[in-house]
Amino acid sequence: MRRGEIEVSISLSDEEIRTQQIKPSTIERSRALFLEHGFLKVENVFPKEFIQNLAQVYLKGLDFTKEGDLGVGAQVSHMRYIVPIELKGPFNDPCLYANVFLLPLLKSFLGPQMVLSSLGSVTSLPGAMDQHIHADYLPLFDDDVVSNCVVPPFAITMGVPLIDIDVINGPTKAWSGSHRVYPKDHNLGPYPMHLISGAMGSCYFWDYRTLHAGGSNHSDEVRPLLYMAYTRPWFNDFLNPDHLLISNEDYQKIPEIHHPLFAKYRALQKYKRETEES
Ligand SMILES: O=C(O)CCC(=O)C(=O)O
Repeated sequence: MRRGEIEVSISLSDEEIRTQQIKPSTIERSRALFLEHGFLKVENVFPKEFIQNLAQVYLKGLDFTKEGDLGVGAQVSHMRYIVPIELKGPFNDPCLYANVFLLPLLKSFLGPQMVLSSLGSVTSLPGAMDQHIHADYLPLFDDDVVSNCVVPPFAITMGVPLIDIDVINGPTKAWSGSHRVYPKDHNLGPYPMHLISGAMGSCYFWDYRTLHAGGSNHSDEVRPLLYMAYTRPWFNDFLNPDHLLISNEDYQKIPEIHHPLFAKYRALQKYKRETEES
């Protein structure tokens, strides 16, 4: 961390981990940081073995040296690919998609009807260069919302490092405060840049409006950052089409209490089936 730079992260206490419950004071502190900066890192959300298992399963299925494998993902910048991941096997686990610590926090931003809209990985290959600076969506309004009112978050991207991510193998750059003004001219002068990275077990998430960019990968290894997008139920993401792949068999394994997270996905599936049939 550079001198004077604020650490935009929180750690769960031993008591929170033991009781599997996030304290209201932690939610409050996290909210304040996220709303101010537009991103937040949580140091110790997942057990390391859980992430190691996800990483092993994900990486085993990939061969970026074969043309065919690149076909499963979309290239988003130099040597950086978004690869959809099916919600099955170790990925079909509430510890991941409905994490006891993260869910209350995310719902405090996106409301109780929040839905999960994507699961995948942004994987950069060794030698990948800095990504272009972008927000995950366009401004919802043309009006000058900045000086007139404050628009709350409508969608959040959650990144979960599948390896220990550091400044060498590919942090994510984020411009603090840029979500509040959402500058169309990308004049980043007033918004300090942070390099967000984290060990396996951590996660970091940003507001869809926060300007950010995947950092270059100077290592010899691929850098997989698992991601999940959570949105308000009315939000339709035309820029990053929803990527949820769940078989019926796997849907049955999702505890009923978490079905609301998939309500939109199910409704869209039903609509697709019905329009195909007619
Ligand atoms: O690779 C990263 O760290 C972030 C990638 C990203 O923001 C994107 O592909 O939209």
